[in-house]
Amino acid sequence: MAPPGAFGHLSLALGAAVAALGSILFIAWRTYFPGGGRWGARWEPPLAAGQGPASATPLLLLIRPLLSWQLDFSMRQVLVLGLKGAGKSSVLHYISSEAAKDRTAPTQGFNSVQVYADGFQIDLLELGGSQNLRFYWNQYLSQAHVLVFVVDSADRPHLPTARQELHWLLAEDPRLPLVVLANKQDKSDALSVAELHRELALHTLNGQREFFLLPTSATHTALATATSIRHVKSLLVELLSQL
Ligand SMILES: Nc1nc2c(ncn2[C@@H]2O[C@H](COP(=O)(O)OP(=O)(O)O)[C@@H](O)[C@H]2O)c(=O)[nH]1
Ligand SMILES: [Mg+2]
Repeated sequence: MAPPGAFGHLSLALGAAVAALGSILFIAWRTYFPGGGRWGARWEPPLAAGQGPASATPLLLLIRPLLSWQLDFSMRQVLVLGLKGAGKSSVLHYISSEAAKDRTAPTQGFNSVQVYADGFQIDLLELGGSQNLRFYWNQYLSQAHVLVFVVDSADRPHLPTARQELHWLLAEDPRLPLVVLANKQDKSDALSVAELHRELALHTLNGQREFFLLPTSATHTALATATSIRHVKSLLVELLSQL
């Protein structure tokens, strides 16, 4: 008969093995059956322009489930979409930094910034707005906690396209909270929020989702005004902290 000390060690080792196996099974379940609400969303590397899904190395395949399991608890993802030139990168710039910026380079593929608030990390992911990239937009909806749709309020010729793209996205997910930014309000020919509400047919939205329409100016001089990007950041923190 083995001494009691040996039993103690054996039961400890067995307990550790069961806990480890349980963790592995849980991670595998969360990874391959992510249907348990938005918190089950997996993070995938975004597509670069004109590419299919990024090929995963064996090492990445091995660690990705662990990474996504870790990130799920503290990360909220905000998907930032809108036509090319609407001001998405500028909005991201002023959300993450208040430093002046004269101009932004056009986004090739995607652009991502992280900000920290109230104990969680907000990952803002901008996907390029050119026609070839818009094709991929809907693939990122299931991972998002909030959709921010940026519109150039002075670009009247492209408003019908913006409306069409927005409603196409909304049809894919009837519950995803939506924040529409009526951007470039500093321009003299910018449409008002009320006019954009009509032009973008926002009255047709169903009551299932939280919806906000904010006038913004993604410029350094506007940071202290009523159209400041600071209001967008506060709204996002409020929305995301409710999750
Ligand atoms: N006047 C004005 N220009 C802006 C505003 N937001 C962005 N821009 C300018 O619009 C152009 C396109 O902006 P960008 O952020 O790259 O647009 P994106 O393609 O949607 O990412 C750049 O020259 C920006 O400086 C704004 O609120 N007001
Ligand atoms: Mg951009």
